[in-house]
Amino acid sequence: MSRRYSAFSLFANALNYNRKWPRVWRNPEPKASYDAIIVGGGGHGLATAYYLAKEHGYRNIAVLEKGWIGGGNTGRNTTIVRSNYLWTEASLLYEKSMKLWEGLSADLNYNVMFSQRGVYNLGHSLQDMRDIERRVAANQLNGIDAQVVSRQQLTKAIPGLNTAATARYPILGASLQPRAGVARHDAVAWGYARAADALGVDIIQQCEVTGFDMQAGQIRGVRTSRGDIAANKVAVVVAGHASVLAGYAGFRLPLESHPLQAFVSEPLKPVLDTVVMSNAVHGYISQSDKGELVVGAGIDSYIGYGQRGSFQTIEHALQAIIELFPAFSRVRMLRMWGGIVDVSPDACPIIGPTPVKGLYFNCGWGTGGFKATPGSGWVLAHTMAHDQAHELNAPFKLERFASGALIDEHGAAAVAH
Ligand code: FAD
Ligand code: PYC
Repeated sequence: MSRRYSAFSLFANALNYNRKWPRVWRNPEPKASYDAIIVGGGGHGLATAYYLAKEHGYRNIAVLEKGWIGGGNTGRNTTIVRSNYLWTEASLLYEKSMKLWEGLSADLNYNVMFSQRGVYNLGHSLQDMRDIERRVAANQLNGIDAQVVSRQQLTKAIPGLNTAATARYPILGASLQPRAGVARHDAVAWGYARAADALGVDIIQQCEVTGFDMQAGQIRGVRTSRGDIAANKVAVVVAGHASVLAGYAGFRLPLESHPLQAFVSEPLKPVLDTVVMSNAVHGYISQSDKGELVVGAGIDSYIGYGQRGSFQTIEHALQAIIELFPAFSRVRMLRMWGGIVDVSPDACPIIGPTPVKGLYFNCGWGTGGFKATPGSGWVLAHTMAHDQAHELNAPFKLERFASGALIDEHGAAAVAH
């Protein structure tokens, strides 16, 4: 359909407050039953629905979101995408996601603004550098791009980074993943939503799941703020609220829900064309396409569901950034916010079946699940369709906390826990 835009149509649209704009996805009423229900309309839930429809031919699917899609951690994160995890199980899962990111805008026909500008993880001590060398070697063995970078190379590559030997925590070097970068988080939610909707997925917002219908150990449906809905397959993808929903189903998860904060500055001209993270001083920074410096912290140490954190964490993170980039002390901060992240004991996700047949959970991504959005949806869709884990998510079952087969990724998580 051809459209004519003019100064007048812009004016008319402003006055009618976008009432004539076409919907990008439908706003359906919930049906009485679906073949599969996804609880949680964040990036992971929407991606799960999309791949379930696209790769496995499901058409009768609903995504139930208690607020608005992308209003949880998906719209609150600092958008770092990388796959440089230590252990083979984790690196293969995150690398699957990275490969999907590399074709995502074309696949969804929606620009998710994936920018592979590289991510540096700084080392400030000999032990940091030993860990970096070990992780880079492990990544290379798994076919993942990774390099050890010297202090001299950092000085050249990142103007403004304080690489002086006199710094409180001198920078000795870093790891670099050149294919890593950032993406536009809202666009990821919107792109998956539009593509899933086009395949017939019902995206139902303002619909909170308040309980489950279970008979003889099998899931039969969900109770919601808009009535009961039947389904023999239900996936719960609610990040920081996973423990609450597990409670409705009668089991416990080894998760703690913590606030994680981030902040942005006033917009600046381009000053930083990469992503810099330091676990030792507890801060990381990039610059958004709007020009804002995007700064993040370690988690707030207490447990809670309020989407806000403490002032001392903000102060600590900003001190870290000023230590790394002294010139940024003159930049004014614009706003801050928090999300609730679901941290597991080994800093790895839980993806797969639960003690209730037909009920699947995908949670425990903690501070690092945005990068995993495509891969997480892809493996969960496979698991639901086949009622069996894909080999990429088989190591991430809930049982590992009983068997002891943990996958310790605290080091690669790169955000202080
Ligand atoms: P969410 O986007 O939180 O979606 C879950 C949805 O479930 C929410 O929309 C919620 O409203 C809904 N829900 C909850 N309960 C119910 C219910 N009862 N019924 C219906 N719906 C319900 N990761 C990275 O990889 N890189 C980063 O740079 C990064 N930075 C981060 C910075 C911050 C400040 C935060 C908070 C997180 C960061 N993360 C990062 C982590 C990342 O944001 C999350 O791991 C990821 O977004 C989780 O996606 P999700 O779709 O599972 O969760
Ligand atoms: O996992 O890369 C990450 C990350 C960065 C900020 C928060 N998480």
